[in-house]
Amino acid sequence: MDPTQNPHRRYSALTGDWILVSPHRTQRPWQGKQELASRDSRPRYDPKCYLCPGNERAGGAKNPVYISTYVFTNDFAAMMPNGRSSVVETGLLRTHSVSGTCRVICFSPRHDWTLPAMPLDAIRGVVEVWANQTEELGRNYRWVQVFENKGDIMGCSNPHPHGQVWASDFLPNEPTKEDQQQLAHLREQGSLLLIDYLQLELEKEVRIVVQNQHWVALLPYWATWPYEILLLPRRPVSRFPDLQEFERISLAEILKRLLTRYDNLFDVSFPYSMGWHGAPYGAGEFGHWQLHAHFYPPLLRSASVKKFMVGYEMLSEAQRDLTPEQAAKTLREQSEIHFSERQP
Ligand code: H2U
Ligand code: ZN
Repeated sequence: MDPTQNPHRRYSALTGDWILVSPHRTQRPWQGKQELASRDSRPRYDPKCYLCPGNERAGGAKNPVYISTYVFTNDFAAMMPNGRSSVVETGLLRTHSVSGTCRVICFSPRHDWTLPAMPLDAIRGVVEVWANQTEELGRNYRWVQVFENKGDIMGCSNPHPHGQVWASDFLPNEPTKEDQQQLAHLREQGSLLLIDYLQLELEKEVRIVVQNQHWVALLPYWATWPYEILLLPRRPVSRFPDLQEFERISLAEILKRLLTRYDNLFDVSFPYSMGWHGAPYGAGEFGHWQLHAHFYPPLLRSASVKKFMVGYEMLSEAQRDLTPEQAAKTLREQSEIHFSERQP
């Protein structure tokens, strides 16, 4: 079986899911870039934006005139702090109460920026907020999910650079799978799953996209989304707040490089959902966890052609045409100078 030609399935060591890969469907050559997408012409400040400094939000609260980052509790939070927990289970019908909180993280007062457009020290500021939020919410909640939903194609309601953090007293589905897989690996091999996996990828090199002294961004062997990325620290790190100062600085650097490549791929501000996974908090042993970030971009062929997870994917299992190796190569070929700074 030739995995560059023949349909095959790949196993995700991290989640235990399988994915169908159909490389023969991309025999057609790389189509090259589409025409330049319209250059972003957002203002530095938008009087109608509910995330800009000094503006009023839905609900009536007013943002301070913040100058770097700003965090507030989501005015339409999906979870609320709740003192009493209750479980109602009657046969097939099981209900558990949840306690949680949802916050919005403004990355910058500049309405016209995105993470890759931000100077390194400003990205470093976002890294600091991610660490502080995780640490603070981890004191009261089992799971802290830091994420960014970028682009209207991802359902992001506002182009102002921002992310979110949701914390909950329960471990949601995705981290539960990763918890089980990482634990099983530690028990069977006596080592960390993602550290072993990183070692293997560094030897093979084919799926590596960008790396620096402390971080590696790669296209996972089992990637579902065409240009999915797994971002890993090189050394064992259990949770985001455990990152040392130098690792936070180099995280800002690799984020800028990776996200610039993403934008350059289709000459567009690249949409994605990204987020951090680290060890849960509270009772238990979490020595099997390795911190990492996932980036899930929906785009497939151009700024406007996205991959749909429908049909077979909804009903049977995820499927991809482009192999992770092809996608990694294409991302490796991108410039680290943002298209907006390119000479016309
Ligand atoms: P997304 O666009 O990434 O979904 O995030 C915007 C969030 O901001 C969204 O969850 C919240 C929405 O509930 N929001 C407020 O908390 N206050 C507002 O005034 C508008 C939007
Ligand atoms: Zn704004």
